[in-house]
Amino acid sequence: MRQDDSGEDTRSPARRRFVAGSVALAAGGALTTSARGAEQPSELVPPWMRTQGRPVLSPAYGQPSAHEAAVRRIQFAGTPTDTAAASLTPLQHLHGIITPSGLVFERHHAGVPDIVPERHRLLVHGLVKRPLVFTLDELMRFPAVSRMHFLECSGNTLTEWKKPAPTVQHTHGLLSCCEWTGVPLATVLDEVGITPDARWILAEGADAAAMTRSVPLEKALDDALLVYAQNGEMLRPEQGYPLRLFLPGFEGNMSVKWLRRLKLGREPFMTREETAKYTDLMPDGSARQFTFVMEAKSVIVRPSGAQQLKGPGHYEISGLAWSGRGRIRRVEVSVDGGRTWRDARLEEPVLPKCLTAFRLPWHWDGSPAVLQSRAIDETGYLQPTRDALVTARGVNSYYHYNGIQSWRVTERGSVENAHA
Ligand SMILES: Nc1nc2c(c(=O)[nH]1)N[C@H]1C(S)=C(S)[C@@H](COP(=O)(O)O)O[C@H]1N2
Ligand SMILES: [Mo]
Repeated sequence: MRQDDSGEDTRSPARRRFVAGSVALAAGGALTTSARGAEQPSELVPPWMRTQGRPVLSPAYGQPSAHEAAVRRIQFAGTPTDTAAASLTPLQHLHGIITPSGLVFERHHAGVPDIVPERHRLLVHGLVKRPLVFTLDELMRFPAVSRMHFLECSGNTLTEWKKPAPTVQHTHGLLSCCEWTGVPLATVLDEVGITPDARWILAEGADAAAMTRSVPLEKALDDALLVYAQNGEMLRPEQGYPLRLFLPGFEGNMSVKWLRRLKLGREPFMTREETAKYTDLMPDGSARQFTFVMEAKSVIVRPSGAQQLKGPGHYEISGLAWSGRGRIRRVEVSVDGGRTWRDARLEEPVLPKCLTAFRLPWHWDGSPAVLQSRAIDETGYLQPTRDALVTARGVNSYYHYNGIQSWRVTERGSVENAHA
């Protein structure tokens, strides 16, 4: 009687039928396993089937497979220091619409503070009837909501104003999407009582930058959240632990992390981040201010820059679309640089101010192609071509680039960023 390493009888009739069956399947699938394999069952049983696997709780907080080590954030080039810096989400490696917490892009103006949650406080004052200081425990006692929303830095895709960047992580990686849990800001404002003349709210962070932005009261009462959890666990330190403001659909900068203070006032507070920064220089030399909403945008993530097609044949074009104004209504895909367009299939769920996945089957015949996608949101807004955007805005802008992205497939199957 022959036995393999597991001590199992490999010659029992049932076992032989199974082995023979898998070789037949493999042959049917045009794989290269030779029939000889059937005579040598140990070759067909991979090593990980012959011993027990790792025990439970190793580690107690799970990590991705060691074989996925290439799936990482990378640092955004051109920021002055490692703390006034940003890192990019590897969109080309992700599936579906949720960004795993450890891959959410980071943007810090003065690094990540290490906040002791018991010592953290939120002060709400200014034009209110009862100024109040809240602990985290107190905020977590209010009725909570969980919502799925994208978070996009308004600097996302700024490379494309001038020079094409190599991969979708470099071009669009200041973009993530999570389930966010917290208290509606309206609930807390109700607790302090807004006075009738209040129109704006100053939000201040507890980092070394003490980053501040002015938020219109209208937004605060609409869908703004005081968030303490992300993808089912407390916020990651990078994302604002233990408390951040979250403004769905607005430029990421306004979702102030490590939130410590809200002050209600009559006018915008004209902070550094809304005067010197986060304004858009127009071709006539004037600057747009308070461009809060992230307009509709989309990008193909597979195939995308620096990927390699393995010869002509069937591929699925897949990507992401989003709009700060609401739901995505439609995504169209072109494989000929925008001459003709086809509707992509939108993957459910299609949620407001959330990433929406789209897919389209494609037969690549081996000739050069230029792949593009364009999003249309529920307001009817159509994502502009790069040319249209540059005509309207010039090239001295930094923020709010939402032009159509072009990926050129060469006849060798390599994929590169091209301004088409
Ligand atoms: N307190 C504070 N809040 C902040 C920032 C910061 O540096 N400090 N960066 C802002 C910017 S520019 C962006 S795009 C988002 C990034 O959020 P994330 O790091 O969770 O992706 O946080 C915003 N909130
Ligand atoms: Mo940002």
